[in-house]
Amino acid sequence: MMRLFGPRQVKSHILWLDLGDLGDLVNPAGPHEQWQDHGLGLLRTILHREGVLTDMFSTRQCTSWDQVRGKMAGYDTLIMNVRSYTYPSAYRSAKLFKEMNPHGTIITGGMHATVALDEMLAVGEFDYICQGPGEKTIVELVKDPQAHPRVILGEGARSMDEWPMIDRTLWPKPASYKLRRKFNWPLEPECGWGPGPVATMLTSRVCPWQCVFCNESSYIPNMGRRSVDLVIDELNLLDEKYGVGSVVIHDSMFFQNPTWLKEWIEKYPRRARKLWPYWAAARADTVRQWPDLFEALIRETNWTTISIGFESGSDRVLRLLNKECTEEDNYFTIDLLNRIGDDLERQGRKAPVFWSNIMLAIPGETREDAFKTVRMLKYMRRVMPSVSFYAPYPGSALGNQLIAEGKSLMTKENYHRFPDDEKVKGVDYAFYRELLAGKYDAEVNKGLPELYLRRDTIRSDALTKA
Ligand code: B12
Ligand code: SF4
Repeated sequence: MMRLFGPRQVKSHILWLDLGDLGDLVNPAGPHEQWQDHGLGLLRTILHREGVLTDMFSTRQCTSWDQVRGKMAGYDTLIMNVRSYTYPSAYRSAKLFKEMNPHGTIITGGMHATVALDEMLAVGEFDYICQGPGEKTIVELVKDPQAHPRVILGEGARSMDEWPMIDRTLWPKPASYKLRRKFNWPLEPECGWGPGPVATMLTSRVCPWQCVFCNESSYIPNMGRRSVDLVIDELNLLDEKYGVGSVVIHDSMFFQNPTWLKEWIEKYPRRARKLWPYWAAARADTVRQWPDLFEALIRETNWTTISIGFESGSDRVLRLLNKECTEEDNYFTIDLLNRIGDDLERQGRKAPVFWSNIMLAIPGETREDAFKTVRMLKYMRRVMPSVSFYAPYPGSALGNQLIAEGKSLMTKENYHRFPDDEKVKGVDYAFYRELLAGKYDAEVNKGLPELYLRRDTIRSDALTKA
């Protein structure tokens, strides 16, 4: 259907709005704001294959809410993938859409719908709210929303092998000349993990652990991992079309399922058009459980950026977080990577680095716990620290508890988790800012070997939004 509304040409009457902070695709504050949304990519690909065409733009391509409002004119349906961290933009966009299109319909899905249904139900503008996965629900829902109740339980694929390859040209484009030059659309920009163009991939969706700060297991039903062959086929195809420089495997937990990992070691170096370096995540306890597998992946498959949710350097806090990893697991993993890195450097190869996820300002954390965490971070020889203050997300055990106790400072206008936002009542954020500014270096350095004392790994600019 082709219709004209004012000066702008609207191809479809259905709009998919990509969510994020204003300006993130114009003049982004950092690299991670520019990653594309696989939920949007997957569901739009499915819709388009079924002949349900959608227009799309992103709040990230706009620099003011007036601009967002203006672009919404003339649509009768709005679709959004709402995550907790995009909830404020979804909320605001829904209000603007109804202002512009009072008889329009808003269809939402995404993890916030699953973990914080009450919040979304309270907003009248959200006409339909789909919880859970949407692969098998999206087409019928968008074709005929009125045939559905307000809250829908979505149905997903049984295995990720059923997913079509995402048509990446359905993702939003960078919206400024400056950004366009280095973005590599429809692939993604370099962010310091490996050369561009970057291809982001998902090989698995489910993490079986239950850390209390994470809500992963509360919304994704069990789902088969994408087969090694299909992952490699997709990378090869992307390389033929666009030229891949490196890969980011966005799985919450890549280093699980040894059978899959062994097949990856066997096939990736042989079948991939190039041995692209990649970023992927592991846990310290599984590294300790399968150190040979870990080492083989690094040496043979070019796993160069190893993301580990160390979170804390204190057993007390790790227990509070139900992390099921210990200080000893963490130090085992750090020593192992330090050793592999030294060895590869001796061979003239590039040493792998940690992308080290660290949380500070966790309720119940003592100053000594925090010193131990920073000490652990300093002990990593090659590291990109990703530090943030703990955020009480709904759907996670600890998040739900703090929300119920009225201690969460996250609101629908500002769910925001800029890493240094104050997110929980009663936490001494001033102390943490001073800690990051180096005021407690003497305490932190106690017990650290001489070699590490001069290391300046962690500072306030280490706070990352990813
Ligand atoms: C990749 C990823 C990122 C990437 C890219 C994010 C992006 N632009 O997409 C990066 C590294 C940037 C990132 C960062 C963060 N992330 Co993140 N991330 C993920 C991860 C691992 C995968 C997301 C994904 O692609 N999933 C696969 C797609 C297919 O799933 P999906 O989008 O949910 O869509 C499905 C359904 O939700 C549904 N659906 C979606 N939309 C719609 C719409 C309709 C109409 C329907 C019917 C259905 C439907 O159908 C889809 C198919 O099943 C998830 C965990 C996970 N396994 O999902 C965490 C996750 C989304 N991230 C999370 C968090 C907390 C963050 C950070 C805030 C971390 C931090 N402390 O700073 C930052 C914030 C980023 C920012 N810039 O603002 C949380 C979100 C919690 C929540 N309640 O929303 C998650 C769930 C991880 C976790 N378990 O805690 N993240
Ligand atoms: S924090 Fe990581 S390991 Fe823990 S449940 Fe979430 S994704 Fe899994």
